[in-house]
Amino acid sequence: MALMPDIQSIVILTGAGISAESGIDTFRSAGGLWEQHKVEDVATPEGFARDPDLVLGFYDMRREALSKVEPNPAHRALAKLEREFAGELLLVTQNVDDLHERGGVEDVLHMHGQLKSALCLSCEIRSPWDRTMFDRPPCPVCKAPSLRPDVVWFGEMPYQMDRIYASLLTADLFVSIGTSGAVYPAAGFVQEARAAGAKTLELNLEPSEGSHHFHEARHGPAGDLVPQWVDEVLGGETG
Ligand code: BV8
Repeated sequence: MALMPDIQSIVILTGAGISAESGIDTFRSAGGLWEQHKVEDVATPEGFARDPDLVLGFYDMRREALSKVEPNPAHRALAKLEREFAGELLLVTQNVDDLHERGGVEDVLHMHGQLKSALCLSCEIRSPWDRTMFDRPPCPVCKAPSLRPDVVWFGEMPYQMDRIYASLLTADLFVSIGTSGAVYPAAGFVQEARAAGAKTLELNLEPSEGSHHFHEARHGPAGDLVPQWVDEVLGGETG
């Protein structure tokens, strides 16, 4: 099905699959992040309370791995879309990596937080962070040794949900890239957008759990599908 010619506003949701070709483990592929750890042990407030060393170490490892990976063509294609698309664009990511930013995207909405941010449990202020937390470093603001990863764990409220829902209601096109559609509320965005009249497109390696909600689904590596789709949306204006 051809995409709508007059697309004025696009909402994009990305997941771990867009960073897979950069060498960052996804959550649910064989040997993925959750295979190495039980999610309730490392991505819940209860798990953090039970074993803070395990959780701080898990996120320290993932934060340190960021310096060893690079953005891939899918990340760079979305930066080109942001630069050249004349309409409204909102990029929402479930990813806590910084590859969208390093790929050139200016405005990224990290609904599940980010590895390179620290949240202080004492003063509740967030600070940019690219070191370890296992060693209980002092909060840059209040100096208390009470930093936690600024990521959204299961049972916690994702960030900027009002802004996301407002954009879903007015989007002409909702595109989901590299996500299994396994975790809510992100997995429900396609239904919100479709109910509000948006065209919906899934770009994923294989059909996701929510594939049936999409008007169109294309399957293959994001590094191939996303640049091709961006060229379509920009009307083949690629240089
Ligand atoms: C909330 C950040 C409410 C941390 C993450 C029953 C019991 C308990 C809870 C629930 C329940 N039912 C629903 C819930 C709520 C729960 C939930 O949905 N659970 C699921 C498991 C059922 N959700 C929550 O708890 C959320 N909060 O509901 O709050 C609330 C209400 C009021 C007040 C307070 C609270 C919060 C969820 C956020 C958890 N944090 N991440 C971290 O990163 O460590 S989740 C994490 O997994 C990701 O952020 C992402 O959201 C999620 C799924 O990951 P994906 O990105 O989709 O990755 P995945 O590996 O699954 O899939 C990758 C895809 O890519 C695959 O499809 C693959 O085919 C594809 N792919 C692979 N390679 C490529 C590719 N595609 C293209 N190219 C490739 N090369």
